[in-house]
Amino acid sequence: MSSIQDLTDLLESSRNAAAFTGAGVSTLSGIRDFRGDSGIYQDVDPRRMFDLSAFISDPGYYYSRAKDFIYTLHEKQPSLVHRVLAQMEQRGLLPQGVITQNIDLLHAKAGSRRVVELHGTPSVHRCLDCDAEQSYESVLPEASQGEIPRCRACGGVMKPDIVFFGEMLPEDETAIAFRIAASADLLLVLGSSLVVQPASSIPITTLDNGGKIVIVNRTPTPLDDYAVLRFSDLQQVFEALAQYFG
Ligand code: CNA
Repeated sequence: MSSIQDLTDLLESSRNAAAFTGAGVSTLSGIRDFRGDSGIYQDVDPRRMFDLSAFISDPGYYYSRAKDFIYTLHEKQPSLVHRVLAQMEQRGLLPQGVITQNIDLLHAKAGSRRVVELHGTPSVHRCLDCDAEQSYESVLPEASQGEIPRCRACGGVMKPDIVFFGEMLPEDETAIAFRIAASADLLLVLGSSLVVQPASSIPITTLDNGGKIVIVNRTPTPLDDYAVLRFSDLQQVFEALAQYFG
């Protein structure tokens, strides 16, 4: 069985650690994940909500559902996990920072400086017709009501810069994420079901380059057998880390 002492020993002996986070680190901030016990899959199909061609033909479907999930993100606060990861980076225990699949901006809000957002961000919205940009705040009046925000320049539909199913991952962030994963001697894999590709190849890249992975996730993942340590409860693990490194 994995122990916290083993984890702190690993962290202290590593030179180039990074974290790879998924929606599970934000359930503690009151943001639902996709596939966890109370995940969004219970009542909405994210494959339709976040599908590019579905969005182009019917953006109202996304906005009518995203009002409760995306356009309340400014009210959410970082959890213990976000805060401890930021502290670990500041203390030099996580020099490569965080690669995240999340789009909730909470790592930056907690004070993490190196954050690679693999699945984009809703802090920017872009017009489907003329590519003009608007901020999260400027689309909020319509989006928080479930209405479609329109481009101020041409009246086109605004789409969040979140990576939808059917879109490529952002090239620069993806390249940086794989570079970090390849050079990490330790990757903490936190709150991800590891079923979304290609993001789940990040931990495999660390393993292929001789690094170790530690997994903290409530439900099983396809990489559990490759982890040197495996825990299930993020709150428990990060309470212990906060005490140890606090
Ligand atoms: P996922 O597939 O929903 O997996 C989340 C995992 O976290 C599940 O396996 C849960 O069992 C686990 N989990 C939840 N809470 C805890 C906890 N307290 N302790 C331990 N484990 C826990 O999400 P992934 O991130 O793997 O999938 C990638 C998708 C989900 C990305 O495209 C994200 O953008 C997308 N997503 C992001 C957010 C967000 O930004 N907060 C929320 C929901 C979905």
